[in-house]
Amino acid sequence: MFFVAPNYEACSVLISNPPPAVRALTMIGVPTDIGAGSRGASMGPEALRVAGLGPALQALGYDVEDAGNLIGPANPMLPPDNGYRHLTEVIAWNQTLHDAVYAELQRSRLPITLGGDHCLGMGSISAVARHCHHAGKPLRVLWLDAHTDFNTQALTPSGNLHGMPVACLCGQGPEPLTTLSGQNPALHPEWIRQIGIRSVDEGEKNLIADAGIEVYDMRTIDEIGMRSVMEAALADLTPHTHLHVSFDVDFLDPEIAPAVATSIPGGPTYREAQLCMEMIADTGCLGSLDIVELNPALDIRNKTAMLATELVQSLFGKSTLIRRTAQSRV
Ligand SMILES: [Mn+2]
Repeated sequence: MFFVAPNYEACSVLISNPPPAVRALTMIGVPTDIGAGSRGASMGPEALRVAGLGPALQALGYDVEDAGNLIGPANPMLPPDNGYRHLTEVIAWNQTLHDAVYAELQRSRLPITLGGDHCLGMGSISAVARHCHHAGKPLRVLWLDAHTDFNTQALTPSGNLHGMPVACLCGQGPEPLTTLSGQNPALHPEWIRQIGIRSVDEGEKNLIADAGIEVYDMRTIDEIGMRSVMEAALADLTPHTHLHVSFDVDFLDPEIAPAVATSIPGGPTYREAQLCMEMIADTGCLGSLDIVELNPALDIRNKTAMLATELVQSLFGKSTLIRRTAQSRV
């Protein structure tokens, strides 16, 4: 048995970590837990600010604007009505978020949605889809999550709309939510890559398979590793592709990120999550970001918010070294 050293001779010397096209970022706070089953994600935006997200991104050389918090209906904590909880309120929050995200994209700024629960993906990604449609840009959505979030009115055990954003974005759901982008569906399933998945409801499995969404579940990450998963998820991007990252904090292993209401064991480790973020940064295609489901009521000394901040820094190009291009690694 012998060790074969990597063939550095074959490496083409290119600068990696290319600067993202957009250097101006706007943080949009969306303090609501209207789509969740329990309260607390409404405190997410402030916890991220307290963890220093804005200054951390400024330190990387970005122009960072904090637009403050959007305003919307309170959480009445009602039971589901006809398969949906708080549908009217969820529509209101997402319409407001859609408009705010779209306005930032129009200003050529990169919107960072500070959630809030994951129902907010409907508003923010609808705005991104509208923007890409008008700009003629290809769109890819990376859905980092423990869950596929492809529930529907007929299947949902809870009626919580934070379990339905992917279905709604793919055209399955209440009409005011499926049409937010001006196109129905807002997303074609082939634009979506789901990573870190480890909890899918029975009926949801069929819907995901029927829709043809590419899912890299934890078993795939175990079998081929995060590097190969990210290479596959990021394959075939063009220099014009708009990359949207929907970062549900429950993507991470609960050992390192306890502050989520729907924690599922067996998620990516600290190192796997860092690699995931760094490989996204290497593409230079990041165009928008959502950070959702952070529930400070369940945190320990804000450590999950601080971890999210650290990972988002990597997503925006923070790296240990000036690296040679990712393509040169054999
Ligand atoms: Mn989610």
